[in-house]
Amino acid sequence: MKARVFSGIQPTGSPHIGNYLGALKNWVKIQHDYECIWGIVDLHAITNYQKPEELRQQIVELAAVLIAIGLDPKHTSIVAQSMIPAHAELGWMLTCVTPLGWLERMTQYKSKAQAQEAVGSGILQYPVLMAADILLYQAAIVPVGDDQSQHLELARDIAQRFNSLYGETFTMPATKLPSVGARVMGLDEPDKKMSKSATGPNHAISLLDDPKVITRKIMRATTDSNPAVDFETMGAGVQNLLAIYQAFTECSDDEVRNQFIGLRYGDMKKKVAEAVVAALEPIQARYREITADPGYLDTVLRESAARVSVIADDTVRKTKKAMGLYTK
Ligand code: AQP
Repeated sequence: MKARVFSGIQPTGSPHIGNYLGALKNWVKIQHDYECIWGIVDLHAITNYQKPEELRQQIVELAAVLIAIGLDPKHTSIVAQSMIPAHAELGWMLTCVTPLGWLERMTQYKSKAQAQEAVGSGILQYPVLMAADILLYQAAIVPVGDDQSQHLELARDIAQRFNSLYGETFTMPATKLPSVGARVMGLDEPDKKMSKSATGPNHAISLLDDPKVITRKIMRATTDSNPAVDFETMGAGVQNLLAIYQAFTECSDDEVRNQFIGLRYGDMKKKVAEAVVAALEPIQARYREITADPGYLDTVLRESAARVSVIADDTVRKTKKAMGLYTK
């Protein structure tokens, strides 16, 4: 039997190359090696206010992007989290075994809470819901970008605490990080991770950006005062661009070094932009084909939900039974 994999992405805006290189590209690579469930985690998205009509649209668009990058819905499940009530149900049961201090220590909570005047309690609970997403499917492996490592550690702590309080119920999930692209940084601010919610016009490259826009954003990316690539002294901006190039082209460290050493920044950026455009063009063409038939996406989401609900309902039943709640 294949080991089960779960991972999710929020429909909070257009997915960017950080999401792709940190997580989604890996999802495509491993989809035939494991039994995979990919979540469009819309219940996570509403921890921040989302305009309802935009959120609905973004869920469907994200499903189309996931298929366009190469996920095969015949072999893997692409699920909208809110279609499966068991996520929220298990989330509540796990909330009750999670000490408040564990959640207050999460760095993502601290930075998001600092940035907001009125902090919704959903932002604090977010990692418990994420633990529920993973444990619900008894996932053995969770491929994510480096920014989610701390949340994965927490999911393991929650599972362990539940298992020791109520008996063996959950599989212990392992984190799987990509070897390159685990943390793609903002093009304008190379000390901050590329993020959907950042507002700078040149911060992120969307997977659906027009080739001209991609090139413009890369040509304007922040570098440093060196005139050309020097591997000993290069700053975070140049490192980030070369890491993006390497992750898209899958070149070795030596190949990157040989291709870029001494190259002037303008030429280096052109080469990086060409590689990104070449990788994204086929994805964008496929996206246009898929979105021409919205009925198809609805079918994919419904069929996936029906398939995974069997696993999810079984875990909720086991969890309720372990806790002494009433089950038939
Ligand atoms: N910059 C990044 N580099 C590498 N991996 C990244 N991921 C996100 N940003 C980067 C990975 O993408 C997957 C899905 O991300 P998500 O949308 O669920 O979570 P997020 O971290 O909240 O994404 P954003 O873009 O940063 O959104 P906002 O701005 O809303 O917070 C995850 O596996 C994540 O590791």
